[in-house]
Amino acid sequence: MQVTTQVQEKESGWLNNLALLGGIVMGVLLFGLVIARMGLLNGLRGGGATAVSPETIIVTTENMQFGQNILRVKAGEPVSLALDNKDMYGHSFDVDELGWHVQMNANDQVDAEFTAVPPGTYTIYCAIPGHREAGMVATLVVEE
Ligand SMILES: [Cu+2]
Repeated sequence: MQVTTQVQEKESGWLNNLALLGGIVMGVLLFGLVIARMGLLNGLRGGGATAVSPETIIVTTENMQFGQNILRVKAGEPVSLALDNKDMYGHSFDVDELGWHVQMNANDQVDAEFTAVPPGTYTIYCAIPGHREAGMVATLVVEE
C-alpha cells in the first residue's frame, strides 16, 4: 500500500510539473502575441488607423523660455504633452482658448493629455506673473 501511495504522489508531482511547463509555454506564446500585435499596430499607425496612444510632445522649459516657438498638433486627435521644467522655479503651460492649464513645479516633469482640438492658431504662455512678459510665449498650431 505504501508503495502505491508513493507512486501516486510521484505521478501527481510529474503532472504538476507538466502543468507548470504548459503554463510557461502559454505565457511565452501570449507574450509573443502581444509583441506581434504591438508591432502590427505601430505599422498601421501611419496608415490612418485609430491611434491607440497619442504621440507625446516633449516641451522643455528652461531659462524662462519654452523649448519650442511653435507646437503643431492635428485637430481632433489626442495630444499628449510631457512638460519638463528644468528651471529652479515654477512655470505653467496655458492656452486660454482651449482651457489648457498645467502647473509645473521647479525641476519637475508633468504629463498632460488633451483631446478634440478645433483647428486654429492659439497662444501658449506661462501664467506666472512676469514670465509671459519675459518671453514665455509660444504658438500652438492645430492643423486640420
Ligand atoms: Cu514661467
